[in-house]
Amino acid sequence: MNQTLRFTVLLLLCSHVLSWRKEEFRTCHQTPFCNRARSRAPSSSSLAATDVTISDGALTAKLISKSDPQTKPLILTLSVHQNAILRLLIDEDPSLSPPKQRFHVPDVVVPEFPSTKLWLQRISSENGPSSSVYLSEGLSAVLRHDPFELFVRDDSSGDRVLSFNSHGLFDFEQLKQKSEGDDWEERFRSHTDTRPYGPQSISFDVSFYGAQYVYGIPERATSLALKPTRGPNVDESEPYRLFNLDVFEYIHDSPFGLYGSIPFMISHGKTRGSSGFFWLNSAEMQIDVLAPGWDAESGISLPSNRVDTFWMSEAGVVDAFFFVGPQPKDVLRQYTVVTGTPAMPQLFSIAYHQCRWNYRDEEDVEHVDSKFDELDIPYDVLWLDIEHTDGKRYFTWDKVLFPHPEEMQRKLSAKGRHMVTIVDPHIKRDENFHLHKEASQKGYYVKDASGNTFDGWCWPGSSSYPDTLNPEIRSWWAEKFSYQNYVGSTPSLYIWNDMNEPSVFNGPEVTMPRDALHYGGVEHRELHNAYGYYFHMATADGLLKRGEGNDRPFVLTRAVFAGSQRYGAVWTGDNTADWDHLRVSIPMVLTLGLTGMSFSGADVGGFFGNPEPELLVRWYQLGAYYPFFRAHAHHDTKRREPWMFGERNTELIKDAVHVRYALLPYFYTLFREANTTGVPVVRPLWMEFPSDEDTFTNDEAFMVGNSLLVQGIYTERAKHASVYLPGKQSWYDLRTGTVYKGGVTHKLEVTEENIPAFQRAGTILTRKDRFRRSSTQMKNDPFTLVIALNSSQEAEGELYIDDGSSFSFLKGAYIHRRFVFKNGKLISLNLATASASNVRYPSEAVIERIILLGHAPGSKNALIEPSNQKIDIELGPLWVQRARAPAVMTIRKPNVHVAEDWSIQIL
Ligand code: NBV
Repeated sequence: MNQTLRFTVLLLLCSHVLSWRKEEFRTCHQTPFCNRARSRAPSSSSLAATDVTISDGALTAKLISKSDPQTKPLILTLSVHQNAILRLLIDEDPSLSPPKQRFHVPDVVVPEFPSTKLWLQRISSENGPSSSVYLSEGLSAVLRHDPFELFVRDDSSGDRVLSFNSHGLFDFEQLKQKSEGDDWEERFRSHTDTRPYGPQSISFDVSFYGAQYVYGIPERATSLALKPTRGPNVDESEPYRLFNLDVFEYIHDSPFGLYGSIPFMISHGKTRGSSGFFWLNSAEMQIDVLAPGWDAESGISLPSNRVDTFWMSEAGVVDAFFFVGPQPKDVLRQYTVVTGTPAMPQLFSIAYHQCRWNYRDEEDVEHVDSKFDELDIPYDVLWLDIEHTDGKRYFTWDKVLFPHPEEMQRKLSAKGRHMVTIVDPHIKRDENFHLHKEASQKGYYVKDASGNTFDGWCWPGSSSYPDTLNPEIRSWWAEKFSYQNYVGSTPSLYIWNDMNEPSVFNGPEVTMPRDALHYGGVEHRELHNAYGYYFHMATADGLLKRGEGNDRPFVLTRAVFAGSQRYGAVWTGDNTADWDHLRVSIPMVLTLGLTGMSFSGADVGGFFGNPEPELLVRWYQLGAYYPFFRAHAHHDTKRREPWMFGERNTELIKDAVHVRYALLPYFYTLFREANTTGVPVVRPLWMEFPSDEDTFTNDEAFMVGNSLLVQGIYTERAKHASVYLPGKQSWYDLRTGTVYKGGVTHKLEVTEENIPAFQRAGTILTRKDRFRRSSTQMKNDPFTLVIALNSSQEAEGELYIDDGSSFSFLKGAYIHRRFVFKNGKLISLNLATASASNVRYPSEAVIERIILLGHAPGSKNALIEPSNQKIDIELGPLWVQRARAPAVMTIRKPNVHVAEDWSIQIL
């Protein structure tokens, strides 16, 4: 069968997944555990904590049911960690012989975390029996014994920060041994779930105090501030669902869960700031955000500065982490102390990526590549989708279309460019395919409920899935990326993991049956949301091994879980080429960043459908500020490389790409900040302006780091945009240098040339203004500093540089500078900590231009020290490459070295 025919047959075979069909997916109502939990009344749990003791530095207690003495007690463990992190664990009592051990998600909490445990010493009993323990300066965690409740309290004011089970909604269904007559099966459409241990769900309420809004719990297409799903004056909607699914043509505003699940929520409010709650549990989860005034009937009336939430999960245990903030960035720091900070990416991977399903053959690749050169548009990575393989057998090449893969990669690599190929988890069940043969012989596949190898339908037809929960299987998988095993791969090739929810065309809800079995007898239901995480981890480990531990992996994944930030980037899946999807990409990317996944982006142009040129241009203009910047398109769409829409549009797209390349030093510095602190590259406005209420629900504009504010344009033929610029300081238009007042909504004129973007007064941006073919070729280029002065004529900024690819930075091979402008003098300070091994990053790069925005006119020259050299201040273009760039105060060719200490005094 030829390629097209094979494809058409496949499409027909699995046509049931090829349209957004609501009925394919379960609602809460069709999900018994969700339905049961949602219909329970507050205060129904009547649990008490007894036998409270402190041992091994943790507080333990038994949780007993007062209403049903037959119920077995549960075991509760509370521990306190550095950075004011509280961990709560609730599980069945192992001494009472449950039918099996419930699943505790391994390898998500970083190995260093347990050693941050504080040794608990204090138990005090106060108003009624309760135990309180020290959490951090001024904060305690209080366990009320009867009825059971846990809360974090500010000791001086007595105000609460966070609480658990304050509404008595806690419920924990214990595993059962099946006896005659028990029918626990659950049916959905044509699928039956055997549920061998009966219902095993868990639910509870969590309240955030001093908060107006909650955010987080990706992944879905909806607003940044999560709308209430239940309560007075709101139309009851579905709860927010966390269940990794391959949702075809997802709609742009829905609580429905998409490809990834991160069960971490962050709250924010004017009075208290932020706090966070993370439930380490990889089973299906459903979360209600309750509207203020919820359940007035039972006497619970909520003040509007508290947000109540209700969490339900199908299985697993309670392993919950409470983060007290109080600033939004503190919560991110605390969350990433537990789950790890984002990996430091290679420089090339934060530049522009060109993708399409599919670049047909080597000739096509060559043509696309040379077009970028011809038009002087930089790009760094060319991607190959599933059609490059031999019959969807990953790690192979279609011999006719891609006969010389190594040569093809070498040609790209000669220009500093890279290639990415797709490697999905479904392995073709073909006895002649070595990977399948080996996996089946070794028993490395996920099993079905009866213990046979699970066989599902995906791109290659009949397929099986490696069980990457098992560390042994992960290391087997990782080996497949060695140059020897992955024939045709070269050092400039990196990887894309798609369909790792996992997507199973003929499975329930297009995924794996919940009663499928993994390593250690773990049921798929317990692990589902983390399947893609382990697959991504194994792939990233493969690249790490391939590079002998000194080449930073780049792996893009579609499915994510808490901790995925340690392994690579994510994109928001199969969006559509329309304005609503352009708009929703911002709250989606911001939400991922708020939950640790800083390196994220949406398909530029929209995956499905054909964008009008105007939409495509606007998408490039916005996408240039996504942390992950890649254009991608569906197989059936028209070609849409930057030059397909006439000269003017090519120019506009090129200009957008140039902005990204100019700002690469700034982006790279932000990626390093994320890597050390967990604070994301792109941020909601309220993360930078936490006490400005006007920012709390703004998800059309965002900050790139602390210095840049970007406002998307989300409508056709827009002539104006309303842009809110927060804070007391002013803002400088990135393009023109025009000053705008802060704390005001400006009605601005908009042209097709760019979307509004502003530099915050008081910051220093670092740029590289010479455009080459790829970021790699810009490595040693000189820098431009753009100093945007505030009303005190001061500004500050940072620059981080290293070799952009290896791990030598961990040994000290990097440059980290702080630039401070004060009293008319610019100083470069070293921020790098001296490394024991004395390793350095030897950069000869210099600063070739310094631009001063907002400086009082009249200064004619400046003095550089220590060289004691006098230099002119003149008028120069704000953007050298742009014809109509306005002239601004410029110090040309100061040529000071980025790696050294120096100062420049304006005279
Ligand atoms: O591999 C083909 C596509 C890919 O291009 C896209 O980015 C993924 O999200 N893949 C999904 C499978 C088919 C989607 C209809």
